[in-house]
Amino acid sequence: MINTNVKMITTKKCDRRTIDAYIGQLQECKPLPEEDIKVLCDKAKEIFTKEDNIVNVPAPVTICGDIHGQFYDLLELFKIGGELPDTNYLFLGDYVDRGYYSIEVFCLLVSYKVKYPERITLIRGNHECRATSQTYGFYDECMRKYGSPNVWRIVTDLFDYMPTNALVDDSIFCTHGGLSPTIDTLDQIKLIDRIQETPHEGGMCDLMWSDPSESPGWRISNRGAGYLFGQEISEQFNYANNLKLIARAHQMVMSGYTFTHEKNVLTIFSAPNYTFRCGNEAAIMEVDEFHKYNFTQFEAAPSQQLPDEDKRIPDYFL
Ligand SMILES: [Mn+2]
Repeated sequence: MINTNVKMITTKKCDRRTIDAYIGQLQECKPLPEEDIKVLCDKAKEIFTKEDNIVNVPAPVTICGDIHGQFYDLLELFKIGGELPDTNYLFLGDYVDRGYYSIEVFCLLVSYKVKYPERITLIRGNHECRATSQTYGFYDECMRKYGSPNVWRIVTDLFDYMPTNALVDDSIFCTHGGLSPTIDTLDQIKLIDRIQETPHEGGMCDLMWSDPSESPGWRISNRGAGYLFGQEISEQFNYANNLKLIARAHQMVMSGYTFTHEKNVLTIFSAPNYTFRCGNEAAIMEVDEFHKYNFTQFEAAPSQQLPDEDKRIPDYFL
């Protein structure tokens, strides 16, 4: 457990040397102390605040799906996709919950964001919220590692500032979950007051919770939030907004990626062997400057890297 009994007045500035030290420590899967997480999140808050709800991202960029606290698989992802800042990254959310290393995964990605704000885009997933992360592991992980909910509070406060969407070269719309019956145009998304806990319903919620479906029209989702939407909805959205593709994550797919709705929608998932038992491959998608897609699949990093205490299956998997 990390000692957080000593209350320090934070005087540390998040300068280049500080952020390099954070990255070095996190790359070894060592969680930062609470006061450093505060310094990091304050700096990241400034950066996210400057971003629009829909971040414009130029190609070439490598698009990645859910990570869910699978730290060693994230290192594998960077090994395969290329390290920052040589490769530009766009992550589609769900950094926390399920896996054992939500705090290390999220802090490493946020440290990269602070160091290379133009090279990495982090949009918000349905797990980047208080309600979800209290139930699916991140809150418990913070309690286990820090003995108090302070770190969970600091990090979930930062979640509120994350952008909800990205747009690659005006042609690939990126969202964590899917579409919303209340949103027809990108301009409507730009008007959302996003700096808040993800609501239980409405456009912002649907963008993070919805899924494409083989049935036409809009249907209620059994997730308890968001909607299922049919192919003609995706086609209409892409046509109306002059888009080529909707890139989203949110659902585990065995091969790591799959196109649906006649290539109007791509699902990409980057947590291999999800929750240590799905047996799925992970994938990342490189979009080159000519908008050609190149997929790379990868398997889980060796699990022997897990410390014994972390091999227990937590309750929230069962
Ligand atoms: Mn999700």
